[in-house]
Amino acid sequence: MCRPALARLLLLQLLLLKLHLGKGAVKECEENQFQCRNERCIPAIWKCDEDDDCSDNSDEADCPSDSLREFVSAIECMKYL
Ligand SMILES: [Ca+2]
Repeated sequence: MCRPALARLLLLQLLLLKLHLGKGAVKECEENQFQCRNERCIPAIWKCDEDDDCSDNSDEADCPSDSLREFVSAIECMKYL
């Protein structure tokens, strides 16, 4: 399932996010790390691996489930933009 409109919207959001992050947002963790709500830093690949690495479960909160497939298909669509 390929939806170019969704892909364009996603691309725009990524651009806006990049601009937002570029405005001197305070970043405590390394680029390849995820910051837990308790300010702990864990490797980004530990996020959403169904294991509580933060000790407060924040690395397992807000994990994509059904929307993941939609996101992946939107990424696939970008090839055709
Ligand atoms: Ca985890």
